[in-house]
Amino acid sequence: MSRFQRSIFIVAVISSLSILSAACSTGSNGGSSVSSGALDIAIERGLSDSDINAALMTYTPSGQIDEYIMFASGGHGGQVFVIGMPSMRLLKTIGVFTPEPWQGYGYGDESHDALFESGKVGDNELTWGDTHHPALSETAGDYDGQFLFINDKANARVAVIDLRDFETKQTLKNPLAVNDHGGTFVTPDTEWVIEGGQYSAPLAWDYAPLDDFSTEYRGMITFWKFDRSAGRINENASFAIELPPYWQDVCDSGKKVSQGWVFCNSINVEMATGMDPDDPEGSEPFESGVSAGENDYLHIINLEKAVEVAAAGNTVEVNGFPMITLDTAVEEDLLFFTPEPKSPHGVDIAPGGDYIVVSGKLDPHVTVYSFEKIQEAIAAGGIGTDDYGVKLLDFDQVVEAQVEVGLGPLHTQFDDQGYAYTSLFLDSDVARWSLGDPYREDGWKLEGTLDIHYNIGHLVTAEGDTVSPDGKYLVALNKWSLDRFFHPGPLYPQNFQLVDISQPGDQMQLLYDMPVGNGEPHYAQIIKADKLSPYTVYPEVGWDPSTMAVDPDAPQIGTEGVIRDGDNVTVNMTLVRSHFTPERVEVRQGDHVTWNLTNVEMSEDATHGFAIAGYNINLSLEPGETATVEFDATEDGVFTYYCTEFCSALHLEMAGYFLVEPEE
Ligand code: K7E
Ligand code: CUA
Repeated sequence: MSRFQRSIFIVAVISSLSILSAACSTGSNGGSSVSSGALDIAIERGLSDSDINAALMTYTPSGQIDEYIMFASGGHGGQVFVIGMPSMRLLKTIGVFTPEPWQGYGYGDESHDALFESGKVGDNELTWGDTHHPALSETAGDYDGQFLFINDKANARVAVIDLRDFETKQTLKNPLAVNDHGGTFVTPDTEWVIEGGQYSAPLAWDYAPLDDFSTEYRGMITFWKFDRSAGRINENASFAIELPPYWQDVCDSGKKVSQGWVFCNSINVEMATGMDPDDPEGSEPFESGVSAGENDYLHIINLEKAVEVAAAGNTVEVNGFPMITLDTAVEEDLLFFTPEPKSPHGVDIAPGGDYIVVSGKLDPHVTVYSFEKIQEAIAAGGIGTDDYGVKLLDFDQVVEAQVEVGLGPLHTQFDDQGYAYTSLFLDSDVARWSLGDPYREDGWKLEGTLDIHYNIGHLVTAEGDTVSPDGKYLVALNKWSLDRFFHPGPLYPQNFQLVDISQPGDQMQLLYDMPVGNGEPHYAQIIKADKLSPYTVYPEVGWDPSTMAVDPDAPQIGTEGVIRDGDNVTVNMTLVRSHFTPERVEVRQGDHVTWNLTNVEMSEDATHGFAIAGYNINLSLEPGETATVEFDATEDGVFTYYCTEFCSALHLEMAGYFLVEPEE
């Protein structure tokens, strides 16, 4: 149905409803609720024709499941949000780098706590992260619904989330970099999880004065080897490439014709080092210093060849991690640069892998590079080198097109009609433009723009990073919300705006605003819901989510009890509606307590919580799950434990006493 036909349809529906309403009201003495017909509601609420259209396209009746699932980063909330589309209902917040009490994530369960250990810097414990780019696992360039990866920009970490139970299984700190940004992105079969850096620094968290910036500071890109059967990144098979200290920014993985190549942009080829307080006249702030030159460098990396070089052992060890040096990268022709316009941000590969789209924040164009032309320029040997000896490719030889889209272009996504969509931060618009051959005959031109509220960062289309995007919907991830919502104090929510992109040309319609009040989401990916097949309950009673297998030692009905061995006390507990077994646990102050718990229920949604007062312990035990919490009984007294999920009519009775007898 075209938009016009649809509008006619709506008018017809409303008319018929109002006729029906009038007919029913006659003679019924107004007793029935039919008097509030759809038209009356629309008039009373001041809804326009397009509002009604948007409502019909997004309203999802109770019990109906969304067509798409969006995984959005939670920014400095350190989490991932799971959102149903088109209803834009928040389904879950996955704890990743930040504790999440509802899931009991980071509040006692040993396996969860171990995830935070990986984030330690010396003795500094990190209890948060800044998640930026979620990446769904892919098979042959299409989302396969098995895993999700995400980076922590603040501390250069990557995490693996298993989509069987939507839980974080692994976090890894980058051994070279202090912070990252160009991650996570995956290669078309998820063999490699890409983590590029951001603000260059001496590698391996080392020290060097800023005067030594050009010689001692370095960028990097890390390729984490993903072991799909283990569901984990294999650190031992991973490696990094040393890069010049230009601040590398976002990356993307090649696909189809460009499979085996990786593209990253950079924003500080100027090698600005910021305002010098001792020499304010002779130095420049980053704000202008980083953008002083006309160009930065698109990094073109031959990953396939880099894998061979790393496998051949042509690496050095940095912080115990294999790294291909910049010199080796140059010698082996693994790395090439080509100019990109002023302070670029996004780099996005078209579905066929044939075009690489870069947006310069301070340039009103998107610049489209041809992979084929890049290959020709590489074969021709380039046109000189940068200061570090990296071969430069001539801009004019590798660019396919430049399309003027508007002010402040950042990120680009694609659909199934041969259109590309670029976020315009300064204009607060989404620009739709057409790709050229082989996508559209009349390509490389702006089709239209849509007002966005306000300051759009990333945007995302349904299955937009795959080799076959779905189109249909786009979500604008907006930094400011200004006048869109009730403002709960001076910290305003972010705003996700759902857009209908199913119609051609300049027709795009804003459908829905979703406030996000948990952190600044940077990027998201959207997958067809039917590609996901998460557990309803864990496969067997005694399932350990950290190993994704049954724990033979998990407490079961009949094996419960409290065992003392010197100062070590082991509690084996089961949970079932509506009681803990045992309901009394007595220890002595100073005892070391190992508390094993199993939820022995296998009914869907029959989750129990387990919280001990005063000990900062809170677990979530989903049906079949087993977990262990280990702690020292440092405080004496009578502590209650109880189930934190309202699981049954007698849920309040699901409680027990933990008595800690004082030391003599
Ligand atoms: Cu905020 Cu991709 Cu980290 Cu752009 S990034 S907005
Ligand atoms: Cu179990 Cu409440």
